[in-house]
Amino acid sequence: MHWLPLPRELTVSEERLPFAGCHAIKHPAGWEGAVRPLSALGEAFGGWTAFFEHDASLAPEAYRLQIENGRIRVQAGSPRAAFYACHTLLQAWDGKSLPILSVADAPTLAWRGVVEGFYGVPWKHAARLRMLDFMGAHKMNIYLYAPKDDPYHRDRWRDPYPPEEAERLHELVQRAQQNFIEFVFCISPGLSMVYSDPEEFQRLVAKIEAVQAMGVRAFGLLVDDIPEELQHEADRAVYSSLAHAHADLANRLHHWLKERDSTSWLIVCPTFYHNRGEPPYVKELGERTERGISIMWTGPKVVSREITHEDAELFTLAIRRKPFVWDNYPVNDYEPSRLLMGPITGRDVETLVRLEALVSNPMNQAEASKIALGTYADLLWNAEAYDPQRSWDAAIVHLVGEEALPAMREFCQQNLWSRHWKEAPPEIASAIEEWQKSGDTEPLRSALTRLATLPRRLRQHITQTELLEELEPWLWRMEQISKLGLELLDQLEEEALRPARILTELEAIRNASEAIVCDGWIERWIRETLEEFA
Ligand code: 14T
Repeated sequence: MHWLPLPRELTVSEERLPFAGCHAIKHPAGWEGAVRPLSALGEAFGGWTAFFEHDASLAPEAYRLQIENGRIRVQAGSPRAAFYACHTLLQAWDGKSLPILSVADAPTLAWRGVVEGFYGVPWKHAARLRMLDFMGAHKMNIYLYAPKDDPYHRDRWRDPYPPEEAERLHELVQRAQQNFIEFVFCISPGLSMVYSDPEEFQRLVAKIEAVQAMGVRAFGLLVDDIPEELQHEADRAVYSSLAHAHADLANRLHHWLKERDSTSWLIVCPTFYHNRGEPPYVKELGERTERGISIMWTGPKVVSREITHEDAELFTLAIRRKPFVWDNYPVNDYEPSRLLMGPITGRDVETLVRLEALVSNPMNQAEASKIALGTYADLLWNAEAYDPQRSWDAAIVHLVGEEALPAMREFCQQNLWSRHWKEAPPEIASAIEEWQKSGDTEPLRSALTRLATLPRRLRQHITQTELLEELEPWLWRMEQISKLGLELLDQLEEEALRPARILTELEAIRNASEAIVCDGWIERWIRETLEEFA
């Protein structure tokens, strides 16, 4: 079974649960939404009686699940935990029956999720809805709405959402609630806001009030990627520093939120968000910002290959609270020609237990992001048992199904990027290096042939059109470039090299698609070979 996330304690027997002939779910009052995934299965297939109980001795997200002879029993610390028990059960379901099993489960990290926080084309509404379902099914519990290129989020932060967009936002909020996901509405006013102006504050809270009315209680105040000095004379007159202004704004907003709803939550993304706590800004923000306000951090770098517990401790000391990590993987807005298809690595348990939350900032391609995101869901739920390879396979199967696993694994393996995977070049690299050393053509020819046919295999096996559409530029490029590589091999073997022809074709491919596959190894090999032999 490809568990995702992997449950903490798990015993699965060979036996299957016999049908009891009827379908019933007993649960505490008000838990209808929590048991919905199971009632949907029961309605479709019938067969068992399930008993859900609230167990106050369990941590809020912890649950126990027993599939026994003739019945299903769940003890859960909260409705969300019961919802997670249902999803564990759905993962055990093979389409026909359930195994006899016993699970005891609870997460490593309290807040696990996604920040839609990249530049470039934001996700489509339908993609967001699917993402929220994906997150719920994989035990992720927080989504930050923060697309840089939603004009109403950043550039035109003062303007209210037009009715149609407000309606869509409302629909997202509801879908998040159905999936037991905390919806965090983020706003980025820092490009133009006069922090000290009371009218500006009114505009900010008016915007927030509209979203509050949709049932949102968590908000993000993002002041990342703005000038590092105060921009307005009026602010320089009132505040001694940028951190002073940011802390004052955050505190005022926090008061405003708490007065209206004591369960409100404010999360701030600072201007200096990647460091080890050394900038004076960070220390001052930590001193001045009230307790209870969360502070975001991307680790030691904007894109941190590794975040160690020493890094986390240093940042914690500066901000005087646990960091809320905004993790810039697998985001590709700074390198849109690549897909980042590898599992997350470089964040161990020692680090995770020192965090308040971790949210992944994904790619502009929502479906393709679900490979990395699936591995995040696994890591953040059960970091103690995290194995990136196991997790990677599970994430692939969850996205495209068992049949497409071999082809999709190959594709993902060829779309790692050395910036993140210095130790693991794409598989084609070893065939190229062998050819360069020994002159043996066969391994390279067979590797290129596999790559040339891989796109066809993927198009055959993958049924989700949205995913295929996202992958298409890379599939096309992979097909074209490996065919050109084969042509080059042919010409070399026949001692009939036509470098001008190969170069022309290479340029034509480059002009037609900016996609980079195999970390650029094939292109590089073609160019180097032409230089050497021509
Ligand atoms: F808010 C931050 F935590 C953050 O990461 N901000 C942006 C983010 O929206 C973007 O997706 C991410 C990856 O490109 O990096 C931040 O944006 C940058 C970072 C830079 F170092 C934009 C320009 C930079 F030079």
